[in-house]
Amino acid sequence: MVVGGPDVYEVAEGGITSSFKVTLSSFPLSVVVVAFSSANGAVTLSPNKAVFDFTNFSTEVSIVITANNDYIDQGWGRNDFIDASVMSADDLTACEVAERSLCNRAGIYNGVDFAPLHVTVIDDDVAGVSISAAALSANFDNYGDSLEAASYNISLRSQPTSTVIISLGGFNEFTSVSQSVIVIEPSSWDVVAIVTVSAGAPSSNRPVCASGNRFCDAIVGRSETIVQTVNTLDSYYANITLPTVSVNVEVVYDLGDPPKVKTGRFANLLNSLVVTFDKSTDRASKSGTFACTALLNMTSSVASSLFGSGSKCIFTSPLKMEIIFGSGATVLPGDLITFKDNTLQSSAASASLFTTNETFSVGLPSVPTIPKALLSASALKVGVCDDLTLDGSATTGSGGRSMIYNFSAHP
Ligand SMILES: [Ca+2]
Repeated sequence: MVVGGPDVYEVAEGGITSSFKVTLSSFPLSVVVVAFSSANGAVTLSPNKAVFDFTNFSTEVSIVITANNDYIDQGWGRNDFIDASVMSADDLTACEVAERSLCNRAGIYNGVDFAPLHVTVIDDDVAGVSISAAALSANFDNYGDSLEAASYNISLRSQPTSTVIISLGGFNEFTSVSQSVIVIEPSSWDVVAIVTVSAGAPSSNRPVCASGNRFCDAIVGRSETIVQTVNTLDSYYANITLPTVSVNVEVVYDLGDPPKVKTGRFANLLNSLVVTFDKSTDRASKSGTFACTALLNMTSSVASSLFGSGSKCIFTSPLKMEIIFGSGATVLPGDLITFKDNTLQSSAASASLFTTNETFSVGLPSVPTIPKALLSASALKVGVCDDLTLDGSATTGSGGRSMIYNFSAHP
């Protein structure tokens, strides 16, 4: 029935099509339907059937063969075969009973054999893994934590026939990736995997520099290499070697060292301690008054004992913090006060370092209050056995604390 044609028809995924012509070799007794189908499902036939009767049985019908385009690497390609089923209500007896002419020459078509046509389908898919970058940059802050992470994409170029597992390694303990094992299933093969690479300082100490300042030998940049390996049962993917991805890791230094105490001294009225810093602070994110223990390295009972019951702290400016005494403060000039580490930063937007190891000695007020002693006596002259009352209660300048009176007599 097929007119001419090659031994093997060739089509290509996303490319060339082919066709064949079909006709009947003799006129049918009734309508003949020839339905075509693909044995392996690799091609589509259009139209997929030809209908003949005695009026058109010799008119060729052209059937176009088109490759079904998938995303699977099949190497060179694959074979397919075109089958046809021939159906007709052929009835020689009926023809003869009807005394129609030429019944003896009429073909009998129902169920007639059709020799399958061989088709090769050329593949256009190539297994491969796309890595969006070969070199990346990441950085970490002066404190040692990752600042700007790097990222790149991993995707497959064709649909695998088995799960593809891509493992990432080769980087050191201070670098991490968002996913170190990427599992790609055939059903979702075209989903792009985004890998984020975060790099901290090459030390687990925070801050990296023990001094709390910006520079030390431990805080250095480095270069990392991410090695990627493929594991799968898909033979087209199993032997793929992936390129490495290099990551240049740099330090982003703070603009300055963290705030240090410039002075810490009694206020002139002796009712508070005023701490000034050498640069603007972020006020430790405090506003209004707060418990001094939030910033000072002491227990609340020590704070209450030193600064008095009900004492509190406040930043009166980014450069100045006041410790406002409560009742019964005992702190004295020369006492040492230590700040908590990791609470106070510079006000600079990029600051990552915190005031660390910061202790100051309480200083005298800039204008010291001098006690003014006023002593009154009940008499200026007294007999040997007379009483004398000395009254110093009018003395001023105690700074709100109890005064200690020492008396002595001179002959
Ligand atoms: Ca393919």
